[in-house]
Amino acid sequence: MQQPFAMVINMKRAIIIGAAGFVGGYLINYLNRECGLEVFATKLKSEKIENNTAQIHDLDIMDKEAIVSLLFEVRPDYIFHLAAQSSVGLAWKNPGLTIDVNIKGSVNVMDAIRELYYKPRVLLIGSGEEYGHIKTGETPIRETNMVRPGNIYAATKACQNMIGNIYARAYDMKVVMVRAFNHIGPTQAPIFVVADFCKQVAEIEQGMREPVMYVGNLDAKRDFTDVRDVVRAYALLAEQGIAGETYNVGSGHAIAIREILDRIISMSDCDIAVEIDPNKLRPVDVPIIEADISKIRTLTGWTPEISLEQTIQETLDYWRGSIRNN
Ligand code: A2R
Repeated sequence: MQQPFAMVINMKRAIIIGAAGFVGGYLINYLNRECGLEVFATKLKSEKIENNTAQIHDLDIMDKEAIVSLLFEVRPDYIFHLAAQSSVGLAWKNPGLTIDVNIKGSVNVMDAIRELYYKPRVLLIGSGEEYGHIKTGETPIRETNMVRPGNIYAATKACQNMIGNIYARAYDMKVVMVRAFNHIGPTQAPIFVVADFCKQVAEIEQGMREPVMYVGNLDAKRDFTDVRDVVRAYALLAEQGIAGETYNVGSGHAIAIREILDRIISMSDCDIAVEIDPNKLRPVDVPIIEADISKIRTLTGWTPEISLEQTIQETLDYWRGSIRNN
């Protein structure tokens, strides 16, 4: 396994902006335990981070001056910008908030970094959703492919990517962009598909609901990677990524949501029926999203190591435990 930061002698500092979410907890642990970095993490005042390996600060990225003073205090070598309104479904319902946080908030972060007297390495987290309507022959999709965002969330992340590129070139900032495809694993919120399915199965097994799964579009194909592989990729890119460049992070294989559903149901002893819930269908859905990961692999040697089977099993077990304990 590739170990980023392996040669670091003086303890360097990383800050994760927006660390209270799904990826943040895994990234804090990875940077601290595997990379030996001193880790700082931010969250919204209303959020909680239960992790004693990071120094936690409250920060709303809509407040640029607060970002500036925190960065001057921490003086990080590496900045991971994760803060976002990250739900595609919520972005349809509240486009204004999504645009404010994901575009204006990211510009605030970039402008705050510009005010520093040195140039930290910055990773901006975007999404495979940015590619949007992928044409026949375009999969697996490369970073040079045209982006045609098919939803509001994707449009905001495509915009963040363009602005990151502009700041890297115009101000010689060490900004690297990621397009992360679907990442999954234990603790992910059930607004995302795999966590949603696992939670429903766990509830059925506990007799908390009738044995019927409510699902959205099962024909869409997505590229799923375990979150622990994803944070390892982020650490490698923060260290080695070329400024102004974008890197896909995914498994390299698309799988139909229907197949994910079948695998989850097959892990249960219950007899489970499936019904379409119109609330889970989106106004426009992209039929297939699959990453070409040769760019990151060539640069860093990264490749996913946790199988889909393992991540689904562990996510289902997480929900079984969480529902039993509550
Ligand atoms: O929306 P909340 O309350 O869950 O808070 C999210 C937080 N966040 C903010 N942080 C600072 N200032 C804001 N104005 C603001 N608005 C939202 O960013 C949440 O705690 C965090 C993002 O975490 P998740 O939504 O769980 O995303 P995840 O899965 O950790 O993905 C990290 C990044 C995101 O940029 C995604 O769009 C991308 O990877 O795929």
